[in-house]
Amino acid sequence: MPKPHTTARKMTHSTAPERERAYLVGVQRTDDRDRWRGDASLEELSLLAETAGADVVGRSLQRLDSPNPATYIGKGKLDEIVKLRSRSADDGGGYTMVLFDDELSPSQQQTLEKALDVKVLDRTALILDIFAMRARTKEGRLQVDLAQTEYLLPRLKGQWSHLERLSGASGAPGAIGVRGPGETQIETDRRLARNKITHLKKQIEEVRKQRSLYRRRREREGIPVVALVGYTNAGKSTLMRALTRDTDVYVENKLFATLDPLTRRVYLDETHPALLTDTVGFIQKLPTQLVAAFRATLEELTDATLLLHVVDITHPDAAHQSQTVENTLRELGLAGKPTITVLNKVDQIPDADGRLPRSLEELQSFQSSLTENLPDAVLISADRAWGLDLLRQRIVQSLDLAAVPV
Ligand SMILES: Nc1nc2c(ncn2[C@@H]2O[C@H](COP(=O)(O)OP(=O)(O)OP(=O)(O)O)[C@@H](O)[C@H]2O)c(=O)[nH]1
Ligand SMILES: [Mg+2]
Repeated sequence: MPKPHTTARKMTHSTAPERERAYLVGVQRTDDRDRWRGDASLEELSLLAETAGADVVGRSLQRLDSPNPATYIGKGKLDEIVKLRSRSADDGGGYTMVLFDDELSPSQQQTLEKALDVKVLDRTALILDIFAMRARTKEGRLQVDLAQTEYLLPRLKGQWSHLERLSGASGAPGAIGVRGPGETQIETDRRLARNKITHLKKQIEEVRKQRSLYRRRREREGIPVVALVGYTNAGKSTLMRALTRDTDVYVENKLFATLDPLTRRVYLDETHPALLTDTVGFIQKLPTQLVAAFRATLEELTDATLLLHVVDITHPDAAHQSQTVENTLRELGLAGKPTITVLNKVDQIPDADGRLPRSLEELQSFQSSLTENLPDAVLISADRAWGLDLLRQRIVQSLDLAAVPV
């Protein structure tokens, strides 16, 4: 959701819903083996919150051996955050929701909501919300709907727990009245949710069959598929745009700008057509429900002859981000695919005096060691269309190699 312009916001103040004021909470594990720094993760949560249309008013990171099973953060920290709410907005107070940087268990969420007395959301729910907002195609919507329903199913209980407790107090097991109205409601809700899941899965299966028909047709045509993969906001869609010169490709400086895969035919040179596919970006702590729900879409990747792994080389966490992408690819069984690493946004790498390069050649004159550890990587600026000729050549080489009969 685009951020409303401040004046527009004022003008529509009386009718527009108030923007949520979000307070962010994360836990940094003391034994953090994968070195994902807690503050970087919170920073990402803040971008997610903004993308979802909330204003971030404050944040708190607690170092713990492991999250508290009951309240995720420690009791003292929780009290601190409760007190903060009555403080002034400048002081991080006045929040209308609290966002947690990990997936909370249903009972943690319930406990926290009670203690904080505001809406409590976790990273998973937030990502699901953004996906729901961004899904354009029927398939995308079905997949997000499935992921959301699966996320909600074990949490339905929370909403009705007060009724359930009442019914529990009303008699011995089996006695009349044990199944109070609340309990019935939970059961109904759960049954409806489960039915919905079954139904959605069937519909997704239909779409999947349709897709495999397209794929078979494509195979018959013998055009290789090149898929763009990478962390969210790395510049995949910008590269897709640059290579296809298609301005319909959606680019935005927000997380998960692209949700639905988009395929376009490109000519790499006179004799090499290819189908280029733009895909949903990956993110650290990607909800498992989403990976599962998007399997049908990500199957496009299974089909690809070649992957282009786009990395935003200017991001402070570039190394960690590309590790996350590689892990996700492994989870999807795609680790062995031929891959070209594409280091993007090199137009933003300053020289020693802080000046930005005016061309790729100029950049390479003062930054000769950028690909030292990745000799096969290709440097580009998708935005400025730098380095695309070499990239096309490298794609052709890889495709030719892949086409050699075994
Ligand atoms: N300076 C600079 N900015 C770039 C470059 N490539 C992309 N961007 C910007 O980075 C932001 C994200 O670009 P997208 O192409 O939407 O990124 P994406 O990987 O498709 O992101 P998702 O669809 O969210 O996964 C946009 O603001 C782009 O304008 C580049 O080479 N240089
Ligand atoms: Mg995109």
